[in-house]
Amino acid sequence: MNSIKTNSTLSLFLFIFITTTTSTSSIKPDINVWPKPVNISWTNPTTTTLSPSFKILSSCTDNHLRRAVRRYNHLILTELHDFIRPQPKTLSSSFLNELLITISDVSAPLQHGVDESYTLWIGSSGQANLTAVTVWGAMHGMETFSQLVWGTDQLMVPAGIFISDKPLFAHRGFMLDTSRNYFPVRDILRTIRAMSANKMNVFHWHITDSHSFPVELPSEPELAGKGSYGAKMRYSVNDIKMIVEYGMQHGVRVVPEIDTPAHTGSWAKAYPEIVTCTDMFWMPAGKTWPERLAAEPGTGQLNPLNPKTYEVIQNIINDTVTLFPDSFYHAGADEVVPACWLADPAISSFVSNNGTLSQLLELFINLTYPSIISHNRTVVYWEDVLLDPTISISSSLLPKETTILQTWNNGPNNTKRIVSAGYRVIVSSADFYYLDCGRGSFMGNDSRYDKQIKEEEGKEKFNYEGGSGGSWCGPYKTWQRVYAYDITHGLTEEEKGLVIGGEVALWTEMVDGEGLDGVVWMRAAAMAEALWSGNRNEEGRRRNGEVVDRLMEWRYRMVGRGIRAEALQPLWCLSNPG
Ligand code: CP6
Repeated sequence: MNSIKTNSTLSLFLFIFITTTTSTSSIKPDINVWPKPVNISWTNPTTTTLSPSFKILSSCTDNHLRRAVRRYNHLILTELHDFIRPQPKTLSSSFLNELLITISDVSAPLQHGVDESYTLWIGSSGQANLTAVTVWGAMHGMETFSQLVWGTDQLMVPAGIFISDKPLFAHRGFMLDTSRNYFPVRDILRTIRAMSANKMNVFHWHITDSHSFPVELPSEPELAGKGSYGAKMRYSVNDIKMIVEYGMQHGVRVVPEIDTPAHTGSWAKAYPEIVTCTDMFWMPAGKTWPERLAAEPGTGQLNPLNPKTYEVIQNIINDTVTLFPDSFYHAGADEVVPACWLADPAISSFVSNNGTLSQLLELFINLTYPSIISHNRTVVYWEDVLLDPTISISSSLLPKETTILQTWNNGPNNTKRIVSAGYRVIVSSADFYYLDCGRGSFMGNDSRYDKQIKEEEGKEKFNYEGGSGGSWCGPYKTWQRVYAYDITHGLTEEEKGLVIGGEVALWTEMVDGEGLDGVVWMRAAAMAEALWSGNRNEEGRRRNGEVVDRLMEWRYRMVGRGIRAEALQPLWCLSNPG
């Protein structure tokens, strides 16, 4: 009690001391920018009013930048700022008429590792400048500026502020599975828009899986023709062009994943002869399948011994690299199930004559990897290809310059195992970054917790909550947990250099376009900040209450921009921050 009193007396004294010895204009306006910029400095902070004719101006003729400028000009003057906490009103007398953009390398393409830095200066006498090396950095700068604008009747921005900003990690992604459930194009576009606002730059599109094959590939029309959920649940060539172009306009790369050789049950609708075990479900050892329920149409794995497999894949690769200009090509290679291959007699006898399942996967990789890199692509595989002891292949087949591994399984130190083998890694640890986890079972019952059913029927109902979306990868990953995760934890400095970034991932057994926003946001935003500027403050300590207030404001801004993000707190907290 005593010490509390002393403390408050002390802070009262300090408050009076500070407010009387410095001019009132030195109160720093709140900077509610998400993700928080790396560097913010002030000289004579005031607040300046946007003139009604305010415009972002750029002489840059790049088409993507010009569209972004138009977009932000519109957004800044029209978005509602009702829910934003009022900031100190030390108004400077001048108006801000324009934000002037200067870009030094206008032609730098949007690709992994491109310079995304920018500086933003808003002077106190009506000038503001945004400089960036690339168009993509300039887009981030405009986003930051837009978030600095507040006020209802009059729009205002802090002045006397200098921001210099760039990301800690080059790869800040979101993975969406469009196979378990179909997502209309507009939901994908909205997600890309929200990603861009959070300075996320990679949309990893897990397009196909066992449940459906929703992409219309010109050389393989049957795959979607028979393997999609229906004519209205397919992505046409035009849809894909639109999504890729929309990504470019927002500084978001679109990385396609056509998952192989496992997770290919949907291919069997068109080509039953190249898919093994179409009647076998992915089951943990010792479980049997219940009669009435089905979660997938048979997991399915491509037959690595059938030449037809490679004919089809060749066509897919050619079409995919034509549709998706990005230099990354994700080829899956997750969760190869030994029993699924062994169910095929020819494969089974190959294995008994030649040795191992790994050799089968090596064969498959050997016959697919070279054609992907022949298109100047970097191949991304899930970690299993290197780390799953039953199927892992020799690392000599995976050149380090053209291979990146994505870690997801929570094996001890999987990230470390990958980087210490010399590979670059994208971190998507299920324990932190799986957005589907902990949301219950999609199997129709939740008997694990239902004592009544057990009492009535004398036995437990089938309680396998298989696949993702089931609670077995629970608990639900809260935004706090996502935010706190240090993706380079336990790595040496050299190893840290191989961590290119991370992705939150959404497997969609229990989500479609209707629930998408709430499941993704604000948790993806939590990762976005941790990978942009980190989860620690200037003193190197974990950021705390400040994050909650700022994230809450950001949530309202996102909602105002049409993203139906989940609530984080009672509204009360907005007027009683702390
Ligand atoms: N589908 C595919 C999945 C998963 C993976 N790949 C998955 C595995 C475990 C959990 C969640 C999702 N549903 N193709 C693993 C990369 Cl907990």
